[in-house]
Amino acid sequence: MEKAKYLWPGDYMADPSAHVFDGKIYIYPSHDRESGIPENDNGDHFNMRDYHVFSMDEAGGPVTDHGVVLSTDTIPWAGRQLWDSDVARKNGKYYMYFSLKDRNDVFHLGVATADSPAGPFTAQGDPIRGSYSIDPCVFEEGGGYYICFGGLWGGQLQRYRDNKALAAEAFPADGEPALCAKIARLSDDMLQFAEEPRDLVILDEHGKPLTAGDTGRRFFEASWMHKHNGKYYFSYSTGDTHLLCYAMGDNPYGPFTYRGVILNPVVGWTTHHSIVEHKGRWWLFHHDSAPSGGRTWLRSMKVAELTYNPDGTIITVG
Ligand code: FUB
Repeated sequence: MEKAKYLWPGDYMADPSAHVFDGKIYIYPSHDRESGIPENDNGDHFNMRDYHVFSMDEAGGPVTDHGVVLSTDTIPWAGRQLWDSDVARKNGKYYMYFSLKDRNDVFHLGVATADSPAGPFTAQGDPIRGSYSIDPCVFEEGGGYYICFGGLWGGQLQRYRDNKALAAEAFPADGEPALCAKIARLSDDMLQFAEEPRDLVILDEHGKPLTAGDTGRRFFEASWMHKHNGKYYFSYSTGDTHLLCYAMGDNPYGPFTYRGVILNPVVGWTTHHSIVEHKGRWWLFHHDSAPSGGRTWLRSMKVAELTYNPDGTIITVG
């Protein structure tokens, strides 16, 4: 495939998390909708209520919509805003991790389970204990499962330090280390954190943590982790500078060293992605707002091929 391709022209879907289960690619996106809520820095215009699952035999081939697999109507603790999700498989069971606000307008991470990658998913009664913020992604390594998460501004990460809620939100000064995405091992039953979430530190070329003022490189939201040729890649969005970037490391906990841009800014405020290998080729799933005429809360998912240089660095897509 030479050009990035839209996957589902029939509806607005964003934040695509892709995985290969039994040879097929499954995509778990957010389901954007027009709710009439005005756009603001808090992200109130992203007012989603359910998830669909999509699958395909080949990247860029025909796509199947498996319909609604989870909705706020059946999540016992639901307030509003069903944002980014991800799915992992363990022992033949599927676990969906999702971002959702409770009835006090505080984001947590929830878990829902299914017997098939195409759902339907049944939510647990409560969020993951001690969870906060948004954008979970799950990475499996030798039978251990790690969850990464976090997002600034509307994603509420600035309301926490050391996994505890602050009395009021606080951003580091420009010269101080940036707020980090978090990572924790999941419990054996996949339903809770098995440990206190740790900082996923991203270092610059001098071995110093990226600073909060380094907005073209520091973490904002949209975590993804993958492994390629023995190296671990942590990729993410820089939010207000609209880049998808990546950092490389030697183990899932990091530290990671910033290595570059995966995708330049797209149409729309947000950028978000996942990276997956299928049949020996690597694919970047992402979104933009071009089909909706630039309405940033109505996004469309896309796929493009991802290529690596011999030294493991990623060639910026298009
Ligand atoms: O889809 C809502 C939010 O927008 C996601 O959680 C962020 O990553 C951004 O894509």
